[in-house]
Amino acid sequence: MRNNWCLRQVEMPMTEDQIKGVLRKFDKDGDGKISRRELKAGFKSLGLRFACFRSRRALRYADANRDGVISEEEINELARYVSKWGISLT
Ligand SMILES: [Ca+2]
Ligand SMILES: [Ca+2]
Repeated sequence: MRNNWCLRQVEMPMTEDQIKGVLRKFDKDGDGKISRRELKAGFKSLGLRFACFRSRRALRYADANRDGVISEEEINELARYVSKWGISLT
């Protein structure tokens, strides 16, 4: 049995609060809302695969008022959803 994996640095998944901070940076045009385009570009910048698919799923999950963008009130739900992916910063 190989135990090499334990020699590697352990990556801690980001907390919801950390993710929220990351998500806020996705708002490139600074209107305080995250559009699907911004979400997709943001996920890509995190090196996530299936950014297009993920952004669609995440938006559908977090966009409570169905206006197609994630506002400040909805970002908590978005952070909760994204935190389930167990993303860690490298
Ligand atoms: Ca925006
Ligand atoms: Ca919304």
